[in-house]
Amino acid sequence: MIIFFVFLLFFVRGHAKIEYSCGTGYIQLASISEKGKIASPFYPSGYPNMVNCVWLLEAPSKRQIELVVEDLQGDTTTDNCRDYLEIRRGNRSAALHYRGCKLTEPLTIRSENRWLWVKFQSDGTSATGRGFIARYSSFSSSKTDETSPVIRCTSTKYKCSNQECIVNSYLCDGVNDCGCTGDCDEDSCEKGKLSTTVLLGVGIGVGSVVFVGIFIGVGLLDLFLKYRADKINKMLEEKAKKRSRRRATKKGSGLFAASIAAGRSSNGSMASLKSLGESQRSDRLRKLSLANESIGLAKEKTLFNTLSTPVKA
Ligand SMILES: [Ca+2]
Repeated sequence: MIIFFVFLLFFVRGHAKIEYSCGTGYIQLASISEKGKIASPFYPSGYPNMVNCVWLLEAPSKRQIELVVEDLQGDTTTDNCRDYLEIRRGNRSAALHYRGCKLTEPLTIRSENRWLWVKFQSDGTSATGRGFIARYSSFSSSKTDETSPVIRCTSTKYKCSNQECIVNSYLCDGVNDCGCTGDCDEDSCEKGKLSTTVLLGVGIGVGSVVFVGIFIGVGLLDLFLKYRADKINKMLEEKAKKRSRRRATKKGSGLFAASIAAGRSSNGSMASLKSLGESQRSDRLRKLSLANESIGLAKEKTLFNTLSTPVKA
């Protein structure tokens, strides 16, 4: 049961929806007059934890990008600048040009060719700031580099909408690895998948069925053990009764044999009287009569006791 819910939580976590927006991230200026802005999520109300947003700005042919960072305020409670803005004056392979978490005045940066790469990232601590906002535009340039800024992804990597490459195993794992929202690693997995509520409902339902199954199984096992114990008890009772009957039969046979022996003894005594004198014969007959009478009483008493003894169960 516990393992099932742990698995369910992992599964739901694995398909968690990213609760902020970076945009698709690849901004191609179609005309010389086109301009726009990029900002951290929820600017200026404050960005959430674990934000990862990456933008690739591309100017029209024969032009360059100009970016003006008008405001930047990251987590100011620490000096290590864990929530920060990064800017490279080309694509993501270009050298790092700026990295910072706070500006006191606007910062203007121009690309070397047609492209500018921007990233905003926050860590997992609760302390945050306003974030940043920057405005982009293009200006005429004598640069003629028309090479595509897009890095080719190898076959083992997924190409994000902001043209970043991430390993395929990062898809749908609940973390925004691409740095974009919309056709990115955590977006496509929501399509055709069950919602979190439905998954929880299915999990609770299956868990309940398993619980009831275990409950019924334990009940049936208990009934089986009781039935088996009753059967064994009945067998023991039957054996005890048979043993008691055999003892009673043996005792009756012993008494019968004793009575026969006593009769024989009496007959023997009667035969020996013939050889005695009159007075001795009278005395012997009296003793013999008393002995027979005593044997008869003993036999009757023994038989009475045997028959009146209850048979043990
Ligand atoms: Ca991911």
